[in-house]
Amino acid sequence: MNEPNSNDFVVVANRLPVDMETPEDGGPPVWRRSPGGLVTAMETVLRSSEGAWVGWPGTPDVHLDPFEEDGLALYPVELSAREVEEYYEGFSNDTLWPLYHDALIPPTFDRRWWRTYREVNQRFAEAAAQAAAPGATVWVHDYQLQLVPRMLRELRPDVTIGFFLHIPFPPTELFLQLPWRKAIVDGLLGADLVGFHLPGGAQNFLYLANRLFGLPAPRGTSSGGAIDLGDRTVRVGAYPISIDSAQLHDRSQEKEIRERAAEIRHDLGDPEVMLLGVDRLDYTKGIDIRLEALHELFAEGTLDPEKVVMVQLATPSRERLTAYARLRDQVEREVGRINGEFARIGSPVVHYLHASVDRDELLAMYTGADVMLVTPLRDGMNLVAKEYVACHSDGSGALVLSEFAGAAAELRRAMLVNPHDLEGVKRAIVEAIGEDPAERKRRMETMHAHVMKYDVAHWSRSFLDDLRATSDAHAGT
Ligand code: ADQ
Repeated sequence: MNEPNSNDFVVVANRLPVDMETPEDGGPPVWRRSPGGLVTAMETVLRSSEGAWVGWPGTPDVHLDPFEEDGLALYPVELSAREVEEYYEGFSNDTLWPLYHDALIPPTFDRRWWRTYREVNQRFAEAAAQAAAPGATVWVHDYQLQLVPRMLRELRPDVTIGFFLHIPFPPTELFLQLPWRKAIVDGLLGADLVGFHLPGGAQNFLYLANRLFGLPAPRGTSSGGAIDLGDRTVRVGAYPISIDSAQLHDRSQEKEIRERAAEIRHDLGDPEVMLLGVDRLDYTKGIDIRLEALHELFAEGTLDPEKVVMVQLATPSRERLTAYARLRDQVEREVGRINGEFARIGSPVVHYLHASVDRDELLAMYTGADVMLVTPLRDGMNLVAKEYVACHSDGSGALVLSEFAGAAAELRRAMLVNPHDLEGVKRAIVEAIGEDPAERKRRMETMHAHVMKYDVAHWSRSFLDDLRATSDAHAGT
């Protein structure tokens, strides 16, 4: 499996599906499976073909030869501490991330970071070229690796290349700010199929490719299209990602999780209403907005702090970047302010955990919560919204969901809000709490049925089927 050029299917992502942990006693490193959705989605495909994964193991300056872990062939890409700083924290997370999320903070344009981004993308392309068998299918993921499709095609014209962007593709006016806009679009045009969560992202990309390269007008429909490059065609489409709905649903029904959910509510003081927020601590997620809404609702007396409790889980994220450190301070100040004004000794109103919790605990929280608050200013999809819905097959629970999350395109029966409209967010929270139970049940059942049907297996299958169709077209079959 780890022989060069031996894998028919190769996933390329910034991170490997395992994290390297070095024991304190200096023993050999151990590998811990990272439980992300992407790993779950790819697992079936990887296991049913001779599959491999190319990615960074998460620790700088470690050289590792390809190895096998739990039946997966892994091809580690080495990054130095400087490269992590410039390619990952810099260009990926301080240039592309804000630019692709509506420039919520000003993106930094740094020529050195760009050079390192290019060099690192070249290294990923070389690792993928080394792993792929003749005629293999290679699926490249996300904004950190947008140059890989073109670089890989140059190294290996025989392979079929798919690319999927997990974050929003920005409006064209914003994208055009990027000094290296042409190189990025050219990088993506190296793929046979470029996928986005939403038709809007696909349309923006089609327009840009046409404008920057003067290509013939793309052929297409509202959900995607094709760009004719003369010697080959690049397909562009929308593939909304999802979750392993059946697994989440089944586990959430188990007695252990139900009991834990009841225990959590008891520990919270058996409130009449439990509100929940679950996010990476990121300025795109609108954690501050929902806290501000809550503060005003208590201050005006619309909600009673003796009856309503909120739990906010915030996974630590990108802590070395100033904007993230600042956001953390701001969120913690707001939590302190609400509790300072409205809590009683021993009964906080907002329970804030700056931590990642394990899967079962998360399911118990989802199951126990009456109202889930998902209020991002911009989000590619937002899996949390779908996870909450998967855990409520009985029709209980309500979802307050930002219109600016990709998930809003599918979960139309949520309480949709504009997160820039504080009064609207407040209104939606109050309505979600007081909604007629029959109406609440109807909404949740509709959303639940959708999430169960369109799961992550459906997502990867539709992308890979379309990708295969592009290679069949090459082969003239
Ligand atoms: P993220 O920005 O990370 O993903 P999201 O889609 O919500 O956002 O996924 C977060 C995942 O982390 C969820 O599975 C959630 O359960 C988990 N999680 C969050 N906080 C947690 C906590 N405190 N403890 C445990 N688990 C926690 C990016 C894009 C999204 C897109 C996904 C997938 O920004 O828009 O939906 O990729 O494409």
